[in-house]
Amino acid sequence: MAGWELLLTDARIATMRQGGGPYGIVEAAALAIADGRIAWLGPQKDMPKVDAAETRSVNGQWLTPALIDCHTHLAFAGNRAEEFAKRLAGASYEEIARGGGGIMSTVRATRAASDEELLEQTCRRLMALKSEGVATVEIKSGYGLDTQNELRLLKLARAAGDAAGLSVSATFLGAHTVPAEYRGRTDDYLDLVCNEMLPAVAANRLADAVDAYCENIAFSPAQVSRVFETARSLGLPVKLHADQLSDGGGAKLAASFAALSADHLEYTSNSGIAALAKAGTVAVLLPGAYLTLRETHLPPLQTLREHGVAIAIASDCNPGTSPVCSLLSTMSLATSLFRLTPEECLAGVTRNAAQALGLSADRGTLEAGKRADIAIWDIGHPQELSYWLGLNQLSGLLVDGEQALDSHST
Ligand code: DI6
Ligand code: FE
Repeated sequence: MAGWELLLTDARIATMRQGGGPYGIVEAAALAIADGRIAWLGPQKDMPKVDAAETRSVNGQWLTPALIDCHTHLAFAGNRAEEFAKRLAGASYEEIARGGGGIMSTVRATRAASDEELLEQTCRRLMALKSEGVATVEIKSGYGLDTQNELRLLKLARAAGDAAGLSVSATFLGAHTVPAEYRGRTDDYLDLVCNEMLPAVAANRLADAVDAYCENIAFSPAQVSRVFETARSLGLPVKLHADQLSDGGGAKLAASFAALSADHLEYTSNSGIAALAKAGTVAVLLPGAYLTLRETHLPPLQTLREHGVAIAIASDCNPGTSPVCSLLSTMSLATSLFRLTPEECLAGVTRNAAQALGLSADRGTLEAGKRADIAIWDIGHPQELSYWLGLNQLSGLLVDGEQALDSHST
């Protein structure tokens, strides 16, 4: 066996391996890294004799898979604090959107911003996530809504990942809303999405997946189907904003395209959940949006559990409905608001989040052969990760086997 590059000893490991018992825990453990991958992990006493270039004791701290934020819209310019204040004073999200504010106001700010400004603002949000042990972030376009700006956002999302030193999974969300210049001409806008934007995205390999916003203030199931059929013909997997504000049959539609994930799901019916289970589509729950919109209709957690649907959680970081740049806080909110267990929360930002991005073979659990994306925590038990609200106990982060952050105490 070739040598190891780094050996971490005296660790407690929450592998989050499926079928590995609660949290997939291995106590008194060691973990070895070679070529950016996990070469070996297990009880330290069973460790094979292999030379390691560097050995580091973590002194009984916990290792978990680095966290994955599988649903964000964090590439945008400006903010919507003013709209937030209006909503607090009584205006609804739908009223503001119908009045030309909402998503469209961020589209205007984003189109007007320079590449440098956009990169700087995007990186700031990525670094906030990374400081909490996040090594993979999905970023959607959707604030460009013309060909040039949608392509610009996708390129920028990847460039921001490089600059911040983490992996970005880019998702094309051209079908986010109908831009002002196409008002009343939704089908013409969808022609642009399907005939011009999507072929350019695919030809330049700018996106890993295609998303759409299926909602009565956005696109109908029939309109989303057009986008998804085009995505399928171009070989791109799909995911969907489904049933957030009303039951529009979004989950069923996502399942019928074998979507990677269906996201939000507050209003999804039992038959929609059965369809997700059958298709193996991940349910992504977004407590930041639920909180910010002061929604009261809970997502159907118990039914999702009963059907064995994999559940992920994500920040949904966006300027309108979820100005949330913290995945640890999202975990805490998912317990308090949705009653996920702390273990479901950690699975939701590791193993199941990887599945929602089609990256399960590569990351999301700590197992030999997977990417060495590892978070090191100064905690007594992994359930503490969902318990605290606003306390970051990360003490180290490895991305691709390389030290990406040392002590969080800056
Ligand atoms: N995701 C979205 O795309 C919308 N809500 C959500 O959870 C709206 C984003 C926005 O208002 O900018
Ligand atoms: Fe979203």
